[in-house]
Amino acid sequence: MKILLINPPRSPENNILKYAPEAAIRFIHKKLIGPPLGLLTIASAVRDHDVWVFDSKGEYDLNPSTPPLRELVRDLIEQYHPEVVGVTVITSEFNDATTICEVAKEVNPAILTVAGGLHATLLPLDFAGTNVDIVIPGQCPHLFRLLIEAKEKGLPFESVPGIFLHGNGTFKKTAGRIPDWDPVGDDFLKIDRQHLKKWISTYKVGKSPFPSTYVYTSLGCPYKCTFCSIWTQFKGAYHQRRVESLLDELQSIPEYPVVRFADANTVVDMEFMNHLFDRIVEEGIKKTFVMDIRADVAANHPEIIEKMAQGGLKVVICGFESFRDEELKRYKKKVPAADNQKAIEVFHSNGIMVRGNYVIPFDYGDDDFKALAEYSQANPVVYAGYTILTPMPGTVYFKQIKEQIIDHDYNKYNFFNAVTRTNLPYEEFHRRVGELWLIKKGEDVI
Ligand code: B12
Ligand code: SF4
Repeated sequence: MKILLINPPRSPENNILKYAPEAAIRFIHKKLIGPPLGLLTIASAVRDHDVWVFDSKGEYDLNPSTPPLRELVRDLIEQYHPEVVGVTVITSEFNDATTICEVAKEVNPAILTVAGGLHATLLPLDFAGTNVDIVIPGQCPHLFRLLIEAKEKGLPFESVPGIFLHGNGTFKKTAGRIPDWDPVGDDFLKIDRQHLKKWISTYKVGKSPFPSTYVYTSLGCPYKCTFCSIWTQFKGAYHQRRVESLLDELQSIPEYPVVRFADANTVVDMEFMNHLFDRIVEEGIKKTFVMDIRADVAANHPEIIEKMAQGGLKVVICGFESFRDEELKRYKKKVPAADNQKAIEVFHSNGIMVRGNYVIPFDYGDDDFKALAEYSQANPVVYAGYTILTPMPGTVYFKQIKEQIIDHDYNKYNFFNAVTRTNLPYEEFHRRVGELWLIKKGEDVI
């Protein structure tokens, strides 16, 4: 069967960038690059079929004169004649993902359109009224495989358990026991990055001449920060991959000298990380690693940071979130603000570049911005990121401030746009956030 899996483009909405002072513009994130691991995993689940993965983010980066999305998808479908089109969906890409399915149906109404990914997991019913036929929530390669088998054999889709079928303007979940699936252990699916070879030259971060890729060592997170979608996506579970399977993956990608661990939170199990980095050194794997580490981990376990630095860890993304204990408590971050300072010291003393991210609540006023700027100046990191505390649908924070949301355009749910009223005038709020990006240690840009 011909299956076309499309990674939607990025949402262009970025009001921090739009209103930032000129000098800050070059430091502000314009795009993140990286492979769609979810779609590649789905592709592996049906690798016996004729599968084409299309990364439209890569395509627009490779060739900025690529036609607009509708035209691009129309051409793809006319060229490939898929029977199934699948899209991966995070909130800010919901609109484009559903447009892709709409175009697929316009070209050929018989195409089966399927959505999966984080937003599909948290809010499957959002797809009602779109041209998506089937929504599959969760870590679901086995269910996608069953769906393709059902289609091939002409069986009713109701025979596949745990999937949402579109009908009468809404979605109904199919009955039946969902087979067990261990995405990181026995059922782990190795992905084939060859699907992405056309776009490899675009997967470069900052000034690096080498392409980077993502590898996940874990899925989910054991913490429960109020603003975060990841633990809700995994219902609070944390799944750790096996060391040997990771070594195998790392050894199989010589074309990617830079590896970003895609985990929500890489260092949870100290023993695991110790063992992983022992084995990385033993096997002579030489890569530059980038990973997300909480401040309390670095503050309380400097020895593991030292070890990972020796094994290739060069860049750490650390969610500082705030400089105030009271805010960190409200977010249920479970890190005291003092750990941010300690963590910076530990990272810097190991030669690690830190990207520290602060989230800015919509009610920040002049004094708050000044206080944060002062703190951030006193605790500089090489890259600093300042994004907007956004009520992502499906999070606790969304429920907490639901009534205050005034902008429901999902394109804006990417941490770069206020979607509630702000205490400062809207434009000034974004300008002040943009201005913060000037506070940093070096001149690097990622
Ligand atoms: C890798 C990654 C990326 C990559 C690739 C994403 C892509 N599709 O192109 C890149 C770097 C491009 C990216 C970009 C962004 N990302 Co991102 N990203 C991640 C990250 C780190 C890992 C996701 C992942 O690969 N998981 C592993 C795979 C295997 O799991 P999965 O995707 O869930 O896939 C499984 C299932 O969901 C399902 N599935 C997935 N797709 C499909 C499709 C079909 C058809 C089916 C059937 C099933 C299915 O099956 C898969 C296998 O089991 C997560 C954080 C995290 N650790 O989860 C953030 C995350 C997903 N990103 C997020 C965001 C916000 C963004 C940005 C908007 C950030 C920004 N401010 O710009 C940008 C978007 C583009 C841009 N502006 O540049 C948020 C999403 C929040 C939300 N509620 O929407 C997350 C959760 C991070 C966070 N801190 O909140 N991201
Ligand atoms: S913000 Fe980080 S630590 Fe908190 S729940 Fe999300 S991934 Fe876990």
